[in-house]
Amino acid sequence: MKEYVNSILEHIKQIEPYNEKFLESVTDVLTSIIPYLEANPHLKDVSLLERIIEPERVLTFRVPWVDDNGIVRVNRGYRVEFNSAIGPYKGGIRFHKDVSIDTFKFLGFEQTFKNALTSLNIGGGKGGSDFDPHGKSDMEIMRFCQSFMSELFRHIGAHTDIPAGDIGVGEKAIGYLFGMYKKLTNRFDGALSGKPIEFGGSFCRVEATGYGAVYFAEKMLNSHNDTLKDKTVAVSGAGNVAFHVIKKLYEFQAIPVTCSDSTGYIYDKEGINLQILDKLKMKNHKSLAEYTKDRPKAKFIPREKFYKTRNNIWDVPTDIVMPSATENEINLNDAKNIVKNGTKYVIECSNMPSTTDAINYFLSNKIKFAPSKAVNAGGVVTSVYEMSQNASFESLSKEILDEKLKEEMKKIYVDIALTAKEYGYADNLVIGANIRGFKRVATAMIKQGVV
Ligand code: NDP
Ligand code: 2IT
Repeated sequence: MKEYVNSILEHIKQIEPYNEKFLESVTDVLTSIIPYLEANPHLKDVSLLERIIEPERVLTFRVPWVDDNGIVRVNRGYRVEFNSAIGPYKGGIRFHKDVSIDTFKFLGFEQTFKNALTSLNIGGGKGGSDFDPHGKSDMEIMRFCQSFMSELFRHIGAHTDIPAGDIGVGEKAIGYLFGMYKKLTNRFDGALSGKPIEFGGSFCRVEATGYGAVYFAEKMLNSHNDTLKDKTVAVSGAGNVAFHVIKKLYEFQAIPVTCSDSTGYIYDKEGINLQILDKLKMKNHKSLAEYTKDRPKAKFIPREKFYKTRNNIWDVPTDIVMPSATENEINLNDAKNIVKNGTKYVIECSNMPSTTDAINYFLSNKIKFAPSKAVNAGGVVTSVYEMSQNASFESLSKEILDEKLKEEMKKIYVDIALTAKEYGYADNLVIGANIRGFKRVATAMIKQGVV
């Protein structure tokens, strides 16, 4: 089976050598499911790997819009509808200047297996644009979102493809996108999740990814007879996921000491101050450089400095590391630092934050490692709770939703840990998560025939 996997990886390398992140994600998944493939050789006879790595549909489109100075701007829009074997395509929309088709193919592929780890029926998709929301006025963001939706609306729907937020897309953008979707389709339905609470949004969706990651972390530590209480934690990012990770960590009496944004990172030994973070990054979109104004003992290390000196956020010694910004933010050098610092747990909250060699280094150095597709599934889980509330025109209370999220995250941990054990790799949650997600999608694809 190793040869079968290698031949598939060689093939993608040849046909799309420029899609490096996609290749990284496919390599991670396929190499870790070899034990499952060996037990199920019939999958090769029906070319399952060839099929599962190919997105069902890839859309790219022109997004023209007019800025506040009357200048016409053009961005590129994307939606990768990766796999609908177990449900309608579901996954976020990212607005970030550096994205390309590679970004959305890798995110859509990861999302397919993430969604399959939940107890819900959702396929995988991802989309977005190279539009950079930094420094744009509300009206510019609105005009961009309206133009983006004027193409996307014909491809999405409550039973077809349900986008949500991701980097650079929060409630504000989702609100503008939904407004345009409703105008163009004349439908008020759950074709988008992450909506503001006033028009079909769900309680707990904003908090869900970060809170879910911490529920997962506590369950994981408990299974090693440990707890988050009194642990120091290095968190990266200062957006939706990072903020709610930090907030929930305090509830478990852990001490988050770092956060970061595109301008640099903060090291606050006494613990990141939530009120300042909220004011700077949630209520406004300011640089973390301003954090030290109210917190003079904390250190701000600007981004260009940590590039030059190679001194970065992962040099800060902590018990736990929870990357929550973006992909490939932990490379092999960082992994070596993290291990050297005596860190016990690496719990990935952003999508694919560790490179393949970093993951392998963690695993071979006995770090307890949890992969993003399991840890950050709380966001998409609560998105589906939003969809079911929209479909029934009812709304659930905060308490019920929080409890459902907690139970779902614990179940994901138990399921992937059991799967890892079943295949002879106890404690290897990468193998556990990939086999469990793959098995569900592959089985559904086979039962649906060659389509
Ligand atoms: P946000 O846009 O809210 O926050 C992202 C944060 O990371 C910001 O602080 C941003 O800095 C920083 N950042 C983004 N890109 C870079 C970069 N290339 N270099 C340095 N800093 C960067 O996004 P989210 O918090 O929603 O998403 C964070 C991660 O979590 C992503 O990997 C996303 O895919 C994943 N995720 C998100 C879910 C959700 O529900 N939102 C669900 C599951 C996963 P700045 O403030 O300067 O822009
Ligand atoms: O990466 C992700 O899981 C998300 N950005 C959330 C997806 C969703 O549909 O809520």
